[in-house]
Amino acid sequence: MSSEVVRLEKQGDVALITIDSPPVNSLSQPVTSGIFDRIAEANADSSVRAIVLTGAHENFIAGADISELQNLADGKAKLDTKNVGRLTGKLDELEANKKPVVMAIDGFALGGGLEVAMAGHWRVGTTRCRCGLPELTLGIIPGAGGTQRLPRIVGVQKATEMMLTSTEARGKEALDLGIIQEMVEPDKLLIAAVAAARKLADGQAKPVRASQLADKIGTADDARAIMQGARMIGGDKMRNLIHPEMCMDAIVCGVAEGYAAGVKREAENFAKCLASPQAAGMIHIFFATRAAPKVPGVTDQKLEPKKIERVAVLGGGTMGSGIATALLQAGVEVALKEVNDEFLQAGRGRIDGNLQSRVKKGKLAPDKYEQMMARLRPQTDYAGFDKVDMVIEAVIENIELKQGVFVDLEKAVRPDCILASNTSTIDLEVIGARTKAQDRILGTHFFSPAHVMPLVEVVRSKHTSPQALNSAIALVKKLKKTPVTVGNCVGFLVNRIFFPYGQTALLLVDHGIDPYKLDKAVYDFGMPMGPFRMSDLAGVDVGKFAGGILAKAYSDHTYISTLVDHLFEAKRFGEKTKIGYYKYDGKKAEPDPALAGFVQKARADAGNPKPLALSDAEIVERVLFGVVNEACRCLDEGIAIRPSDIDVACVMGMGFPAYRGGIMKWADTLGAKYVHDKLSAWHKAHGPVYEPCAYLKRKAEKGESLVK
Ligand code: 3H9
Repeated sequence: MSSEVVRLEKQGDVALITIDSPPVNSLSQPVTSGIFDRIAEANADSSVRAIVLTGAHENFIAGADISELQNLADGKAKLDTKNVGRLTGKLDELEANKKPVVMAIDGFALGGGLEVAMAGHWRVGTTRCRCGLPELTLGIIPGAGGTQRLPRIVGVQKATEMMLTSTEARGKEALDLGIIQEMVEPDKLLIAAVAAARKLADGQAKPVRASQLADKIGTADDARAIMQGARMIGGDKMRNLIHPEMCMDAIVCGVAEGYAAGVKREAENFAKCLASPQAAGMIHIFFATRAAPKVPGVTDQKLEPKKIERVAVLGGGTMGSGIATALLQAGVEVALKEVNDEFLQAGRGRIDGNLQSRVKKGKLAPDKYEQMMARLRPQTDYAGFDKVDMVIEAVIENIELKQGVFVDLEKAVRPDCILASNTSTIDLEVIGARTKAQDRILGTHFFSPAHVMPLVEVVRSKHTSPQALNSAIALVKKLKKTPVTVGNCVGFLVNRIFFPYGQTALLLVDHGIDPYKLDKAVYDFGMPMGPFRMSDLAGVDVGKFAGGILAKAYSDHTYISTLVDHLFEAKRFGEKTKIGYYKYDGKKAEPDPALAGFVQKARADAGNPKPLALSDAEIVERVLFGVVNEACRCLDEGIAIRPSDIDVACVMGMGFPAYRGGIMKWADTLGAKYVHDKLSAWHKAHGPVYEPCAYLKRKAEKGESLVK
């Protein structure tokens, strides 16, 4: 088996070992054993003086096989403690190999891939090589010497930054940092690597042994100070997580006590992280993100996505300008249409501001910025709309207005042009009701700020053609965002499932729970902010409007509190009016003692129900189980394709903590029966907002998983 995925061919006195395991040459068991078997063969062959290790498919190695790690994290396979650190031991042998080993790196050398590369004696990389240790995005730490060799190659400061933020060093940066010793164009990689191997064999170049490098490692005190700085930068983002601390601990141990102690500590910490629920959650999100763009009956139909090179965006407000920015960044030509010059200039200014801010942060080269702005065509009419491949409408949420826009659009564009709406609430069939274009109408629901947020809900109505849907999915991928395809309903997926979140929070406040205590409990659980702080951010007025639409659509299981109305009447709209649930000094939110008066009024309107005494954990369950319940309804109605899509959507759209695996994965760890029984009890006490849906009831009765 191993010989199929790792092959050896000889180029004279150099053994060229190639890993050929699509799609990304990950270190599955056969690949790992194949590498060391082939190296042993090369060592045993007296005609071989040096070895080159490389990867096929324009990739070196994208790390350990994450599906093998998932089995261990999920407890489907048992972690054999004797095996932890085994790869490190093999890599130590590789580093000590008598015959020089050159690593020829094209594409990705990530995680275990970079760890293999760092154990070689010389690394030749291509201009497009991408080297990094992204293990922390999976809730684990590097487990094959990465926490020890990288700090010795690039210094503790840079290595810590690369690991904690999972950033890659590409091409020239990898060269400057010393991760690779030589950089060449991709077509010269093997020639250069074989030449380097011969130089090493001839003694014309000195083998680099990373575990023994001492010039950049610094002292233990330096390392501890660097970790303190990293903790300050990571701040609240590190809450509830063990793996950043485990990673820093292994690095510091290696600096203080030496390489051998460092790899031992690394192996212990790697095993602890892999056994943690955080790793199970984050690995689940890794695969869920990759499953989301796959839509049965659409992306598996061999349909060729339409080439989308020109897009018209209608509306230059916050959403429209954010969408236009994302399109320009992806190389698309954008026609930005507004109703008058004043609005048009404002929209253009917003796009310019979005891009300029990237230039200021050094994330966008000034010449690239110029090229992007040159691809923007601001206009107040429909001129040239016959040349666009797709339109994204982002005008205000008004049914008549949108219907009129779609009628005009149908006349202005080609019959194959895709017509998308960025509506967050309105039924797509209603929007397209006055056209004959229903088969090419769909929703592209971006999240604000649209050029930053990674999620787009691609909404299909029952008329949307697979071809149009497939093309929209491909466009979202081109924008480097994750498309989650959802069905047509009020609120679509994310806004709909998180509607009960705000509602049950209000119910709890009517039942005596302090709103600030509630927000803190939810924040401590891992949400970026609690529901009241979030309401202030989005705007209490906006929430009242959108909440009204959702409450009407789902009136059979809704809870109405008057607290929102009281705040609205007092013009306490949140951050933008400097007062809402909180009072604001700039962006800093402070609890406001005057809120108590509004809360009292709302409680009186609710008939002063008997106050509840709840722990933080109970508060979290009471506001999040409603979300689980609504998510189950969406699965039952076919609004969401699969539970893991809901997990991706709530992690990317709402900031639900990835380390809890998304709302469904989290609920599954508690069990369908547990969630169902709690909801049933609260339903009896508080009414339909908590009524468990039929899907959840079925899952609970059958004892089935919520993620399958
Ligand atoms: C590690 O190395 C631990 C070690 O320190 C310790 C060892 C003891 N394994 O993302 P894409 C699949 S932890 C298994 O769509 P792209 C992926 O699921 C690992 N499968 O492509 C997808 O499958 P499908 C550290 C993997 O071009 C297909 O490949 N490494 C793996 O947009 C294409 O993936 C990482 O964290 C894997 N390692 O992006 C890197 N990688 O077609 C993880 C990919 O069935 N990988 N697949 O849906 C990535 O970040 C991206 O895949 C990569 C390519 C940037 C490489």
